[in-house]
Amino acid sequence: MKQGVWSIVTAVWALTVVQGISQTLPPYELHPSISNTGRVVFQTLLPPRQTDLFQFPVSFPPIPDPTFGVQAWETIGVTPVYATPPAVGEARPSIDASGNWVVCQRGGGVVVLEPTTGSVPYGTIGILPAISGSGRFVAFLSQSTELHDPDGNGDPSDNQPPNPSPPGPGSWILYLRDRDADEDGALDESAAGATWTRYLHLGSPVHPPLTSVRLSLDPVTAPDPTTDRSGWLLGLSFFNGSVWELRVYDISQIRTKTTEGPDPVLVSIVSNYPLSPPSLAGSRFAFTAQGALTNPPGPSIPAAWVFELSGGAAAPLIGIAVRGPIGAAVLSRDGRLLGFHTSASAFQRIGQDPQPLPFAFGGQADANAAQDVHIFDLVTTQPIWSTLLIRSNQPGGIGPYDPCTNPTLADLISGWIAFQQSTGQGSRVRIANLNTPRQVYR
Ligand SMILES: [Ca+2]
Ligand SMILES: [Ca+2]
Ligand SMILES: [Ca+2]
Repeated sequence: MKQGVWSIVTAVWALTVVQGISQTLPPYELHPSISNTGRVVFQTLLPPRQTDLFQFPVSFPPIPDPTFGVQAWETIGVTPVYATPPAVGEARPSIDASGNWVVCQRGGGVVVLEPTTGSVPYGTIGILPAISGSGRFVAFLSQSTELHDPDGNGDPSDNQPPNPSPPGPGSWILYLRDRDADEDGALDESAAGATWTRYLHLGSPVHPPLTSVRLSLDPVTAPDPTTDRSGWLLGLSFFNGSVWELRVYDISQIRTKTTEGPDPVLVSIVSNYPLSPPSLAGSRFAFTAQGALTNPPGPSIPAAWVFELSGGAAAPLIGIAVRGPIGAAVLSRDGRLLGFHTSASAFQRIGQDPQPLPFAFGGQADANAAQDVHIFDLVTTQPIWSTLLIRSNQPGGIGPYDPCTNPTLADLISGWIAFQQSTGQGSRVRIANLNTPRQVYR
């Protein structure tokens, strides 16, 4: 079984990927991720699957499911560049800032792929991958204990710290991979000493439970990785059986540890209510909480939070509370913008008076009672864009009441925004741009 999974994971698809793309759009498109060049990747769901319940069997590996797929599109020209080869299930894609690298699940594994060629330079056994903005770091979950190779020499017997203990039922090992450990600027996949793969020791428990664990890597492309470590953050949120915890780790601390034992945690945020996966950018991270934070203490209302790291500690930069559901807080790749979705029509910056969310549709303040994506400028702390700006009654447009959720943001200069529009028939990934705020590109 393991061998079968491996061959699926490492297969390199020689077919010309664009030829295989059907002109008929799949009924469900979800989980968009966008680069600074406007290239967007997203997951598709094909009949008969209509929901992505995010459930994997406790036993490993999950059964490859060909009704999942991944597509990549160029926003400029609105052309497809990649689609999952036939009969291969792919899911949970994310893209780096340059648009040149995509990670996703493929069957029982994770792969790094080049969307323009479909080639797969790296594949291993795991699920739920994330990629850094530079394309250099990849994180994923796996139940294999044998992927740990902190010195990158391919020999598991000399590893310090030694290989991880097997995860218990329902738990997974969190791996982090450096594709440029020799720091020559070229991404390597197998050269001895040029990559490493390490497991993250969470403490107690050592391995995270799968329940809602989410991984996130910093989307910043560090200009000089030998001197600038601000882009070296790994974040995750998980339910540990009694509370929700969000953690941020510094990769530069993880990669130098040679002893067994917990990796040093940079930030820990705790709540009795669900916490979204952190979105990281430079020295900031954002998340949504469905209720009060326990540590640090916060008001008992759903809110999107941005924290700023300084001197190894994190303090709130802004909290935006709403009277209603809120989710999917995300930072732009430059850390300048905050996006989230909510069905509320007013917001309240923590410590200030409530005010209506702007960009009225239909002649009055946001009254559609549907989820809209809202984007705030973290310098002015004011809302600067909303899906209310692009709703219309035009056929094929974004209807007045369609829920708009799960935003992904490039940087302020490029202005690219992607999000998910739900309709009665399915869901579409839509693309807009801050620089042309009323235009829908896809
Ligand atoms: Ca080794
Ligand atoms: Ca290298
Ligand atoms: Ca609304």
